[in-house]
Amino acid sequence: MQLPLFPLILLLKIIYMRALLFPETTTVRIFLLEFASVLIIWGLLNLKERTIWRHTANFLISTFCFANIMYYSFFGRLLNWEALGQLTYLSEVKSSIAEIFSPIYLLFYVDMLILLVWQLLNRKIYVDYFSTKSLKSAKYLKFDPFFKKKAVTTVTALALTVCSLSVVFYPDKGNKMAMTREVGILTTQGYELLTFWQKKHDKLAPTDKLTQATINRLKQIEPSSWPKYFGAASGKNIILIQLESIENFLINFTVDGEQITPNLNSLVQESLYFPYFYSQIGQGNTSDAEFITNTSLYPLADGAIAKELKNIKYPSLPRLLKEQGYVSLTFHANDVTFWNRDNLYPCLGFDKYYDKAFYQDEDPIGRWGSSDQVLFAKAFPILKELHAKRQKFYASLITLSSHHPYNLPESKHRIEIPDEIKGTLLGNYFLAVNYTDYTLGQFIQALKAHGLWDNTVLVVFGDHFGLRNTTDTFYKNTLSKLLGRDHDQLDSLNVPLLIRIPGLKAQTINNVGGQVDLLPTIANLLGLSLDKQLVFGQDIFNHSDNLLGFRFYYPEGTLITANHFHEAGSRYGFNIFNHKPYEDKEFFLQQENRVKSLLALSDSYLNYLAENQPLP
Ligand code: GP9
Ligand code: MN
Repeated sequence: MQLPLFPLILLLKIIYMRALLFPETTTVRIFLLEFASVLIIWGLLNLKERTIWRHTANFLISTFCFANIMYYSFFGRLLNWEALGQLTYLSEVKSSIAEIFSPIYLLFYVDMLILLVWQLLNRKIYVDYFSTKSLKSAKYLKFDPFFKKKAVTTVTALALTVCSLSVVFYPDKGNKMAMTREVGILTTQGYELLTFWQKKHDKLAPTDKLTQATINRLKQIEPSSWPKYFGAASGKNIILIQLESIENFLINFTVDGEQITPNLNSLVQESLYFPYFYSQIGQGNTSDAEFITNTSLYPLADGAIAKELKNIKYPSLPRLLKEQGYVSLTFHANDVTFWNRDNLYPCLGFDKYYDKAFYQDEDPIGRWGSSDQVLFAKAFPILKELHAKRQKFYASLITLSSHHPYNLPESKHRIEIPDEIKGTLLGNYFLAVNYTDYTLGQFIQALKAHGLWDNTVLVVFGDHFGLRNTTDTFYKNTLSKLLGRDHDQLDSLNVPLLIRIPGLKAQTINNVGGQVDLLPTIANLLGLSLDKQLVFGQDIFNHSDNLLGFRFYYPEGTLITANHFHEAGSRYGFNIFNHKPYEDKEFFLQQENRVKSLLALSDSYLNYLAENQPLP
C-alpha cells in the first residue's frame, strides 16, 4: 500500500514542535485536531497537483516550526504576524540567535535532507514522496495516490469544519499560547492570520470613558489626599538609569561569596528600594520600557509601540518637567534608528538625544555600541555643565553592555565565577551584570565627587528579564542551586527599583509597583499635579496595592494584584512574596476582566492621542 506521506510528514513535524513547546500535553483529542489542520493544507494543495507547491509548502512549514521554536526559546512565546515586520531586528541580535540555536531544531528539515541525498545518490529513480499521480503514469517511483479528488475534497471540508468548530467553541481566544496548546498549532496561526487585519480596527472604548476616574475605579484606588513625600524632591535634577536585562534577584545575591552587584547593593543602603517592582514591556523590549516609564501608559498587545505608533505628542515626563523649566536629555549608545527611537524621542518630548553619532562606537561591546563605561563617562560632563549653569535637567541613561547573550570581552571581567558556570550563559550573565554594576558605581562616584549628588534624584530600574524559562536542565538546576529555589516566571518579571532622594533615609518598601508607576511617583516627589493628563500607573509611595497588567510575553489579562501574580487563562495565582501557588478560579477570572478593561482603556487612549495629538 502506498502512503499519503505529505500529511504524515507534516503531522510529524507539528507533533515534534508540540513536544518541544508543550511536552506531555498531546492527548488523542489534540492529536486529531492537529491532524485535521494538516489535512486542510494537504487538501488545498491537492486542488492543483503541482509537486513543487508541496515541496514549497513543506519548506515553509518547516521554517515556520523552526523559526517559532527559536523565537520561543528566547521570548517564551510564539511568533505573531506583527513580529514578521521586525525581521530587520534579527540581524542586530545575531549573537543571541547563535546562543539560542540547538542542532535538534534542524530535525524540522531532515526529510528534505534525506530526499536530497537520496536524489544525489540515485539519479535514475526520482522519489517524489508528495506526488499523487500513479506509479505507472511516469518513470518515477511515487507514493501517495491514496485519495481521489472527491475524497480529498470531502476530507478537507470535514477537517475545515472540525478546526473551525474547535476555534468557535474555544472560550479564551485572547490567550494565544493556551489556544495553541488546546486547539492546535496551525489552527491558531490560521485564526491569527484571519483576525490580523480586523484586530487593527478593533472597537475601542468610547472616549467619554477616558477619564482618570474610570481608570482609578478599575484599579480600585483612591488618590490619596495627603500623599507621602509630596514635593520631597521639588526642583531637584532627575537621573533615570534603565539597566539592560537586570532582574531583581541579583540584588544582594552572591555566587561563591562574590557579590554580583556590589554597587547596586551599596545604593540600596542609601535609597528607597522596592523589591516588588515589575517589568511591563511588550514586544518593543527596551524601547517599550522607555515608553512606559515616560508616559505611564501601557505598551501595545502586539508590536513595539515605537514602530507601530508614530508622530504622536504624548503627555510625558519630559513635557511635564518642561513646564517646570527642566531640559530633558536621553543617552543610549546604539544607533537612534534602532526601535525608531529617532521618532520616539520627539514623541516623548525629549529636548535632545545622544546616540551612536555622539558615542562614536568608542570601546564597543558586541555590535551594539559603546560600553556602559563610555555611556556614563561621556554623559557626565554634559550633566555637570548643566548643573554648573543651574539648569534643571532630567537625564535618562539606557545601558547596553548586559544585553543577551552577555558576551563581554574577557578584559572587562571583574570577578571570579565558579568553573562550573564559566563560559555558560548563566556565568556570562553574571559577569556582564557585574560589569554594568561597576560602571554605574563609577558614575555615582563622579556625581558625588563633583557636587551633583545632593541635588539629584537617582532612579535606577531594570528594563526586563535577563533569564527566561528554559528547557536546558543544566542551566535550570545550576540556577536553582545558586538561588536556593527555582527561578520562575515571577523572577523574570521582577526587576529592581531604587530611588535615591537627597535627605531621605534609606528603607525597603514592599509596595507593589510596575514601570507604569514611575511617572506618577516622580511627579509626586517633585510635587507636580497630573490633572492635565491620564496616567495608568500610580504613585508607588502612597499605594500599597496595585493592579498591574502584562501583555505580549504573557497572555492578555495576566496581572499582579493584591499579593498575587496570575497568568490569564489558568486557575492559579502565585503569591508574589513567597512564590507559592494559590487556586481560586473565580477570583482570578474577575481580576482578569478588570485588567483587560484597563488595558483596553490604555489602547483607546493611545488611539485618541494618535487622532487628536499629532506631533507638530
Ligand atoms: C538596543 C537595545 C536592545 O538599542 O534597545 O535591547 P532590547 O530591546 O533587545 O532589549
Ligand atoms: Mn533591553
